[in-house]
Amino acid sequence: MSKRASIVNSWTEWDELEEVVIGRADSACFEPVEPGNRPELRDSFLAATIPFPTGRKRDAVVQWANEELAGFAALLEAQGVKVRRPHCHDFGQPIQTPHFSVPNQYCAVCPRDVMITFGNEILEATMSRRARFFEYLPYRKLVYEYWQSDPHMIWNAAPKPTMADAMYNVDFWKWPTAHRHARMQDFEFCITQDEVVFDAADCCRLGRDIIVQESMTTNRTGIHWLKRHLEPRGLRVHPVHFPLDFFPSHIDCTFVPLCPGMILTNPERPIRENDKRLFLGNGWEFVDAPQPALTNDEMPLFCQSSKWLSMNVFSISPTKIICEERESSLQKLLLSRGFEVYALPFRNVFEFGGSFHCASWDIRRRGECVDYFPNQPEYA
Ligand code: DAV
Repeated sequence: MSKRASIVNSWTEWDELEEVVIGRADSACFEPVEPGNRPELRDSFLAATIPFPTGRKRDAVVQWANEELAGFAALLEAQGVKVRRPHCHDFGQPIQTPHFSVPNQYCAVCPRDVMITFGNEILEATMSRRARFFEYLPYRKLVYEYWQSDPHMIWNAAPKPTMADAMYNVDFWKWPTAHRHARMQDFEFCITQDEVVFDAADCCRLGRDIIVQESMTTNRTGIHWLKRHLEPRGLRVHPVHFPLDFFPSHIDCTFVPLCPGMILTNPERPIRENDKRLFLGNGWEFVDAPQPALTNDEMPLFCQSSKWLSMNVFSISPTKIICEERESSLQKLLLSRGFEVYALPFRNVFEFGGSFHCASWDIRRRGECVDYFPNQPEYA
């Protein structure tokens, strides 16, 4: 059979990259306060004194982020990677649906949160926050293009949840730390289990095995939906948990595969004992990330992610990794492990939701679906 080359094909986070979408900051807004999100200023004195801003971010701030995103894109292009960008969307518009309204939306800096490639499939996540309900729109033209030019490409969009008040457990935000600690094995966060809810960035692709973090942005029902959706195609979906992360959202600052056999792990967020078996039973190694260059208090004032954005690295191949320019301890560790490290400035992007891994969505990586975990644990 003569086979036209596929455009959409990506099974892992590390195979050699050929085509990628990199986010853009145009028209970005501050994320609104809503039942699934309580943004706060980084400075605890200011946070207690003034509310989190609303509406559009300043033009200069958008421009600084766009410059760093352009640098990320340019480095990839210099490596021979085809780089695509999302289309413009006005995030300053309010949303009104039959179930909720929000005064403005967010941005298209983090395609990782919304879109995911599973082999030849592009899947749009349900999303978990109201301001991000329509965040698939800036990617739709690209998806149509892939769908029209690649006959093997499968396109799916997960069912949209209502995001009505009943989908959220707002008491979650009021729990004192001691209560969170007592409940840390329950994995109950700010979304209930009534609807299918997941952000794409809680998934991590390791060939035939997909791990999905239960979090504030992905519930058990969402993981169940992914299981039923992906397992008939021969993939295996494993829920994973990090009990010491009391506000988990997105797996890519916690548990980051670098190449076959090696995971960059977060020393403050160890994986649950029972979830370790898949990795240890197949000879994978956990390598703890060093302390990040910034403390949580030193992160940019409007940034809602933790200092562990340091770990949000992006693989160009199993031996080449992009890392933030000031994360010298992590760079040293990666070099000592034999990686070629590319350091780029990216801190102006942090307040737009993430670092390199978040700001990208890989469309094509060389390679096929490999079984890296032949010894499957029996889950109790
Ligand atoms: O650890 O703060 C941030 C994820 C960004 N999308 C963290 C997770």
